[in-house]
Amino acid sequence: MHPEPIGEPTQDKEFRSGYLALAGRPNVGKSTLLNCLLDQKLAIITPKPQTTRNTVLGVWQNPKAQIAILDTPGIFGPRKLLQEIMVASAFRALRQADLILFLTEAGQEKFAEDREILEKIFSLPRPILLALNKVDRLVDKSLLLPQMEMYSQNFPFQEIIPISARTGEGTKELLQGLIRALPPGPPLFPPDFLTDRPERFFVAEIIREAAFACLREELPYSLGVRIEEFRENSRARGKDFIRATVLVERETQKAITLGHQGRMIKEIGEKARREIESFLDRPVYLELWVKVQKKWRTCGQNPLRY
Ligand SMILES: Nc1nc2c(ncn2[C@@H]2O[C@H](COP(=O)(O)OP(=O)(O)OP(=O)(O)O)[C@@H](O)[C@H]2O)c(=O)[nH]1
Ligand SMILES: [Mg+2]
Repeated sequence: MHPEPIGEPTQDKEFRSGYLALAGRPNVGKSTLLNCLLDQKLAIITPKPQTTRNTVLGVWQNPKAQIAILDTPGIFGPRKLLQEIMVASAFRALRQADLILFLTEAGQEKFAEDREILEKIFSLPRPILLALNKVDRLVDKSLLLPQMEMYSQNFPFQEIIPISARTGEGTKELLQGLIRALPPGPPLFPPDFLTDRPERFFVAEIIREAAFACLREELPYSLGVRIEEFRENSRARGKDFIRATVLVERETQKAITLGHQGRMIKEIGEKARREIESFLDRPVYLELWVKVQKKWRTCGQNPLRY
């Protein structure tokens, strides 16, 4: 089920390691938690549900344990093909995992919706923990206890931990709980390993996040980003050269994404370039094009070649 361990062999019989999948409805804070645990911005985050489209792996480690964390797309009843693919990809990650952390929002009455997902997840023979996220915005903390009871009476969670992925509150306790639930085993990845995704994947994601930030409510749900060219340290320009296409499905969406006299795409490009430079830690020349490609989401296996 898992790749062979490629980490350093260890004599430490106490060492624990394994795959942890983050699961939950869209927008509960899975990607924010991944970034918080790794103290690194790997996954993109927006206030909009259904942000994460592909599972992202990030490796957390200390001298005693290694956790290969899989951030997954939010789980919900899909209506479109892209959504179906996202939910299927989430379940693939859950089956691959040794352990699952289910997230839900603290103080929110979403048990009925969570229950449907939890019934599926609990059919997998894995330890499952529950995190009640966003406690920082919970004014009435007395809501926590009844919520914890509701979940624990219905499902045998290994542990239930209130956290805030935004402020880091409770995440130390969460990590301790996760390590306790991990099986003993050697490291799966080398000590400095962070993620299995190539740089161009993150570059495409950062452009998508910038498009979200600039377009806000006007953002077409179907917007996608394809990296066409990525030349490191291009001699002509003395920096990395990246050419990317922003894909939309209709001419009207193209007009919105370009903006009046190209102002919008320029703003997206500038924001994305700054973020990419900070992610790669080197200067970048970014060229963005907008293209209408009908049904890019459904043509072929992976229209977004990373
Ligand atoms: N106040 C508060 N907001 C949070 C916390 N964690 C996440 N958020 C916010 O919740 C929103 C969604 O966060 P994401 O991390 O993108 O959620 P997600 O579960 O990955 O969402 P999908 O990828 O769509 O499934 C963003 O606006 C975050 O800033 C938290 O602990 N406290
Ligand atoms: Mg996400």
